[in-house]
Amino acid sequence: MTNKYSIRKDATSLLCSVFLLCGCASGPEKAMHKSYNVDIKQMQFQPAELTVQKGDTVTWTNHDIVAHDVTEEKSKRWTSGPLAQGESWSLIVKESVDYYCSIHVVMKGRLGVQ
Ligand SMILES: [Cu+2]
Repeated sequence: MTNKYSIRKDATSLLCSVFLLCGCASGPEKAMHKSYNVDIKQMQFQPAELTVQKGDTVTWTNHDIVAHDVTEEKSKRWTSGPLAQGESWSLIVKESVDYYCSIHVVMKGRLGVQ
């Protein structure tokens, strides 16, 4: 007897959640940030130059047997610290930036923000 009532209640709350989901998907903020990978191998950033959108995430992974880091070049305002072989480090990109490996200063890379 109470069974019928509770089924109807479930259906109503299901409808509500469907509407909520739709509301989310069609919201004004279509912030679909992408993720990019930069391999560090053979003493190089690959790719050395990468163009991304503001808010995208870039992940560097060191494949060399020696440690490398990822350091902002001009004022060293951020750094990954030393990355051992197999280690990764991620950055959410906010602006165009030149970076390098402070352990091997000839290793350079650049992120361009569109
Ligand atoms: Cu290095």
